[in-house]
This record gives sequence, structure tokens and C-alpha cells, in this order.
Amino acid sequence: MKILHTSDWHLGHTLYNYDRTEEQQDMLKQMVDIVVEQKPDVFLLCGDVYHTSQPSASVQTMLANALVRIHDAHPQMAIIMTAGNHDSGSKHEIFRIPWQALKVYAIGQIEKEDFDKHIIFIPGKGYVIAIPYAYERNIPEGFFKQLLDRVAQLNTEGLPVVMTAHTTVKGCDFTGHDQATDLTVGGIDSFEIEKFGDGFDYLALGHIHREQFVHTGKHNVRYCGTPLPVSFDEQFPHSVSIVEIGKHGDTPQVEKIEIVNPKPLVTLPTEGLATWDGAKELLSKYPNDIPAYIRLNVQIEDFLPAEAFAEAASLTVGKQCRLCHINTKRQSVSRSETRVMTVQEFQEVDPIEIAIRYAESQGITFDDDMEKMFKEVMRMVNDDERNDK
Ligand SMILES: [Mn+2]
Repeated sequence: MKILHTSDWHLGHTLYNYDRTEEQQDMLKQMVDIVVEQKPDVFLLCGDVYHTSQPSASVQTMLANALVRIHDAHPQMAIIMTAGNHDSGSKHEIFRIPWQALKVYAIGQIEKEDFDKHIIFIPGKGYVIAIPYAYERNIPEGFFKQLLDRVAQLNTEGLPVVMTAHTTVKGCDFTGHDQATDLTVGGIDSFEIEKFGDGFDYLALGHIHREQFVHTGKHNVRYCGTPLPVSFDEQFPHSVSIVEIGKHGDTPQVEKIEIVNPKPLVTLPTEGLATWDGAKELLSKYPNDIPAYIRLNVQIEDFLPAEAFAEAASLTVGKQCRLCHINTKRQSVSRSETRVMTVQEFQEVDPIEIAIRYAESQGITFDDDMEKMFKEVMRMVNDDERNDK
């Protein structure tokens, strides 16, 4: 069985209010080309199809058109698409039945009773157990094992078994995720890898944006990573994974195919921090004809002048690059700092840093327990917001 493993498309994502439709269309075109060339048996899209649970009409059209083109590129292929934490699980399944006409299987929600919804048989090739966004509280005890046992019963031919989920497993590399604000990544909602049981030949994961194998000693648990960077912190190559498994029990063979972003996310300086004047110089020297999104990393002692962003943005006039963000790091944070923040500063700082500052101003030590409680509350707030949509 040959699988194209991808996840975290985040269609509809805007970067500091810049529309990214062109890049996303380009990425989708590259997906079609890879399918034409590789002819996989299964196309696995493991969650975070959209960036928000309420994508616009044009973004939904972009996905639907892309799925048709991907199907047309190799009509025998099954396309299995699960919902991630950014997607609405119920909306993901609206067109579940009509999509099946194009061998597109849309799985948005965990079905505790109907296992067959999660088990997709690819005749003569293998089985895929498709699980959308999974975290401890929405997975019934023994759920993975029951699914694997069911497939073991069915799989009399010894065909490869693939399981897919959108989740965090303990011990993976979070590089690229801001753990203070991306609370579904930070550890509260993460699974021990043992929870998935055994009986699968490959565990295809989505959610973590850096491609990686998760260390299990078996070389068969993998995040494929994002095809397009979602944040400036994703300073690593982006790709899809082509996975081949001969028969049940074999070790999967994995090859990466890089996805090229026509408009890269560039941080200046590329390493470390520059002074404010140094950062402006780097920006004014940036080549006129290279399209890119730019973030500046600036070392400051206090705060940047209020007009700093406009000043830096004016340096990009006549260039193809766009300034997105000025990231500031203070040389030393004074513990007794009581200076009032501007609205812009307030929006740029992580919520947890604001909580720490507030605690300090009240003479309270913000210890590990406090941090844990704060993150738990943030997670509950985020969950509520998601469920309201
Ligand atoms: Mn994601």
C-alpha cells in the first residue's frame, strides 16, 4: 500500500491580515502534481484542513475544487480526510455521503458505537483506521484497541494496517508551536504513545507542524508536518510523506517530497536579535524582487517608539516583501516593572506573560502550579470558543 501522508493545510489562514490564497492554491497544485507522479493508493489528510471552524465560502470552494482535481489526478485513489482541532467536526461531515462518490472519506467526529465509520477498507491494498481530533476526554477507554481488534478480525489477507489521528503524543518535538498560546499542543491534551496499542503498521499523525518520526523503536509513528508554514517559528523544510508498506508486519518505507512556498516567511536577522537600527538596515537591504513575509527580531531595553511599525513598513515600499511583525525581546525584565503597556504591546505579549506580570505586581509568585492552572483555564476558554462555532 502506497500512501501520501499530509496534514495541517490550514486553508484560509491569513498571516498578520495578509491573504494567503495564492500560496495555498500553489500548494494545492503541487499536491495534484505529486499525486500524478506518485499514484498513491491512499491520500491521507490528517486534520486541520481549514484554519478556522468557520471558513469563508471562497475557502470552502478552494478545498472542494482541489479535492476534485486530486481525485481526477488518480481516480482509483481513496482520499481520507479527517477533522483537526481547527476544524468543525460536524461541518466536516456535511457532505460525507456525496463525497464518497469521488472516494473521498470525510471523518469529522468520533463515533463511539459505529466503528465501521472509522475503518476504511482499500480492496487488495489495506485498511485505514481514521480518527479525527483526539484528546483524552473524547476518546472512550480502549477505543483504539477495539478498532485495531476489529481490523485484525477482518484482515485475513495480511494487508497493511494504517491508523491516523490528529493529536499530540508525548515526547514529540514542538518546534514551531507557541506553547503558551497553542494550548492543545503544550502537553495537557497529549497521549502516551502506548495508548494507541499495537497492530498498526504505520501511525499517520497530524497536529504538530514539524515533520518527524516519534521515537518508539519501530520507525512507524510519524508527523508529516505542514506543507506551508503557519507561523514564522516554523523555520524548517515543509513536505509531504510518501509511505510504502508491503504487507502487514513490514516496516514502512518513507520518502519526503518538499513543498516549495512561493512566498517564504523570513525572519531578520536569520539568527539572534538585531538592534532597532540594525533591523531597519537589514530590511532596507532586503532584495526588491523577492516576495516574502518579514518578521524582525529586535533587542530592546524598554519599548520601541509608537510609530516603529509604520517606520519599518515604509522601508518596504517598492519591494515585493511585506512586513508582518516586529518581535521584541527585552534585555532584562525588571521585576518591579509597573509601566503601563500600550494596546499594541498588550496584544503582542503572550497571555501567560501578562498573568506573570500581574502576579508579580500583586507580590504573588507565579509557580509551576499556577502556570498549570492558568493553562488549563486557557484551554477551557479555547474549547468553549471552538464549541460555540
Ligand atoms: Mn495544525
